[in-house]
Amino acid sequence: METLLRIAVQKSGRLSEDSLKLFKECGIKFINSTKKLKSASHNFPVEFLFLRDDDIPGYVEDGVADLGIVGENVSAEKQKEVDLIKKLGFSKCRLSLAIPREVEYSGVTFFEGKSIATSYPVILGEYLAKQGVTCDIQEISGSVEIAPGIGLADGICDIVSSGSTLIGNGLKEVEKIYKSEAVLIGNKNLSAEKKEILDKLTFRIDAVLSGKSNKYVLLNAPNDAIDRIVSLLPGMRSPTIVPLATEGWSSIHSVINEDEFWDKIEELRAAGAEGVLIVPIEKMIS
Ligand code: PRT
Ligand code: ZN
Repeated sequence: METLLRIAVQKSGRLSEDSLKLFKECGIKFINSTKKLKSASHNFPVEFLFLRDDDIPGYVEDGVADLGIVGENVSAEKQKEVDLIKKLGFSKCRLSLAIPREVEYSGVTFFEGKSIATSYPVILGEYLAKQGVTCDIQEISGSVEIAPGIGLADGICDIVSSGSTLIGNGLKEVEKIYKSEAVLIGNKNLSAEKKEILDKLTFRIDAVLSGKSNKYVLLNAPNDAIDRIVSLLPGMRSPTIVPLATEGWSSIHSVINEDEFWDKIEELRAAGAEGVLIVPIEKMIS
């Protein structure tokens, strides 16, 4: 029988769409019906299991699934023995402490002897221990943000993304305690055959992720500006230079990382670049 990697993804929630999109961008074809529990690909040796995110780290530890995609927050909270294979760059959020807007905040010692409601007692407990603060942690499973309003706790520790849920509930964010994004986790004892499939998969994921974080840049420059411009451009190996039909001019092509993108564009223009075109990269293999 053919070896398959079983990958657990969230059935429906904030991670589902981006997780499945990533596999599609990796060229893996499968039928995705939210009504089904699992779905095998017909062009890559993987099978997807659609589960609640909270169950994924445990299933990966037990080997029911070989890989899984979850928020780092869930992986850390569940404390399962799994490998963190790769950060995936989507579903970014943070875990924060928040208190009622009108209450004065003096620093983390504010929480000494107070009560905090959260669905993340492990991550919160570790943070408080590091800060040397002792609190009463009230574990609740949902609607954490209403806890202070109904007198259940002095503050909360919950996931924040835009911050509008906190504001809507009369709360203010006072400490950011943990940063999270979607991660690919894996079972610690994969067979050699499964590891081989995993290598092929991570090769494709890397190509997709680096494509997303880089842009292809084409620009025109007078030949006497080429040296200056080339010194500003990294390129995959080095920039491509092609003569233009106009005498004394060239077109220069390169790849720029999105983190330094706008700064580089300014520097390139100052160095004499004109007619700059920025093109998205679908996949990038270094
Ligand atoms: O049903 P299942 O158990 O599978 O899903 P779930 O309801 O437990 O999880 P889900 O789908 O809500 O979130 C999955 C993962 O997405 C989380 O574990 C995080 O890693 C990540 N993520 C990213 C978020 C958010 N952003 C987010 N904003 N998870 C939850 N929220 C909630 C948060 O709990 C709060 O209620 O959104 C609210 C805050 O959002 P803002 O934008 O108002 O600040
Ligand atoms: Zn969940």
